[in-house]
Amino acid sequence: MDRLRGLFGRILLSRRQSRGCVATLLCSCALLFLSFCKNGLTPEMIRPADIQPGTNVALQSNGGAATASSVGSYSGYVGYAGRGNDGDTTNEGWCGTSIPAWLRVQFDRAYTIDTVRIHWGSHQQTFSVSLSTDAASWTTVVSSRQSPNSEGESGGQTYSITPTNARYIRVYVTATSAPHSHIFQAIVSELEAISSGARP
Ligand SMILES: [Ca+2]
Repeated sequence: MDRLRGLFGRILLSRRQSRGCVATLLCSCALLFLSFCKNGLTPEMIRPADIQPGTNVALQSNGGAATASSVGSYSGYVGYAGRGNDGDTTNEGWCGTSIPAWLRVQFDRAYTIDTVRIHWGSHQQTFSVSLSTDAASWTTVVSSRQSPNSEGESGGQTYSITPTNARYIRVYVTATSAPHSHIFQAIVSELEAISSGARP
């Protein structure tokens, strides 16, 4: 008999504890809901994660998506826009078929850009580089330069710029040393947008 009383006692205690846990959980949820209604999304809840200073945010593997004014192909090689931000600087890269030509990369979100680096393919090209937050209004950050007339130069060319908030980068080619008979008129092996890591 005493054993039965003890067993019933433990069952009743267990049920009370369960009810207590459920009540505590419901109260916590209610308090969290009331806090959310009062404060909304806090900056900490909507801020994207930090990135390491020196990150190339134009890189495909970092979320960069490339488009171009035209894409040329020759002898089995297709100069897709994405070859201009795939991280491979050993092949021709993106190849445009007519001048003027442009290669544009959209980042996965806005970043503060402080450095631009370009790895060129063959031919000497006259170009400028612009940044934009909406792909409609552009700010020129590297104006009217000429690329080296060589292929596969080590490390590419690096330009330090005034830190600028942007979601897009564009290299715009206005002249080339390539003969008119060449299919590839504008060639960019790799376009890099380096971010300081600061939030816009
Ligand atoms: Ca490439």
